[in-house]
Amino acid sequence: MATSLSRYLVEQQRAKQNIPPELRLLLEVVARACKSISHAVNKGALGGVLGTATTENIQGEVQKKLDIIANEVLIEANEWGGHLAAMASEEMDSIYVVPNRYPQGEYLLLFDPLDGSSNIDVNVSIGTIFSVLRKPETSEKVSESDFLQPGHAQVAAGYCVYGPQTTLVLTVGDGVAMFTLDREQGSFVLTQENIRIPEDTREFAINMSNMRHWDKPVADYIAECLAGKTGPRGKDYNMRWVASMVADVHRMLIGGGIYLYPAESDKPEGKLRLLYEANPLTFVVEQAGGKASTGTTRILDVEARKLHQRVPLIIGSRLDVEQAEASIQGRAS
Ligand code: AHM
Ligand code: MG
Repeated sequence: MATSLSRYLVEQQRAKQNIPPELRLLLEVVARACKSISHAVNKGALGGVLGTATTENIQGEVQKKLDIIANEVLIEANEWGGHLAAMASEEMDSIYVVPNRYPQGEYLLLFDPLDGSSNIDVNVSIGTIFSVLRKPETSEKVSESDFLQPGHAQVAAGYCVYGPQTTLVLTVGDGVAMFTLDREQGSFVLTQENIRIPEDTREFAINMSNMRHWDKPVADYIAECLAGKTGPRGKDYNMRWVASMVADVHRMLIGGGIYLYPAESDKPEGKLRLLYEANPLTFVVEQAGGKASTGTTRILDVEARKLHQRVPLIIGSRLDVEQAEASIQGRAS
């Protein structure tokens, strides 16, 4: 019989005591919210959900209607269960504290409700990324500083890709499991366990149109990939850029590869956000045997100084990320 997400979580807890009931509730609620978002994404123009809203988020990006809908779905699903103290999102300036009318739990939830916003209206894969932290015991009243924890403190993380299939990928720090949404049953079903990223691959993902803004070491590394079999890397690379990191990283999780969004002269801190994009994807990728780095520092060790902090990101197959790091640090690889 197929294993549902609920059954998987219960059995994991029974075998390993790594998913206490509050965390299980949290993960089930996030999955339920992803199911609703998946339905909204699927309806597209028929549901009146495409197009741009009139608002901007804190990063100055014009919000899409679906960005806002997905954000609301995640908040409404998670605020009343008693498992969370507060939430933070790419689409909200500051944290959302669980209202007084509901009990407050011990966990904090961070999310990018809809990653790859530029792909919403053109029917290309997009996704939801989420990260779970424990509220520090020292803090009584939850505040933004409670969210400023290093990525290695995450207790769970994952993402859901809305593509040809809707797939939920999850880690609680003990490997990576993947679930596929069975639309007839209305539930996520376990379709792969113990996912491992191939260590050494021939595929890279970077936005080449930004080349003029790269630092020399990044440009040199990509030039080496482009040089192919007769170049220093000794192999022909293929390139992909979906422009939804969640889809690019998922592609890598299954087939191997390296994704880069480096610091650029017009984006000196990088583009991607540390707490709800880089950290959760890194937790998943590391748990599958891959790596992620700023070029000089492991992503999960980067100090979080503010909620919407950006970070340069190199993520994917272990050997490829190590080679990119070596190039960037001027070491031989
Ligand atoms: P978003 O969260 O606003 O969608 O932005 C993040 C996205 C990533 O998913 C994607 O890899 C990148 O931005 C694409 O950037 P670019 O438009 O420079 O290609
Ligand atoms: Mg995003």
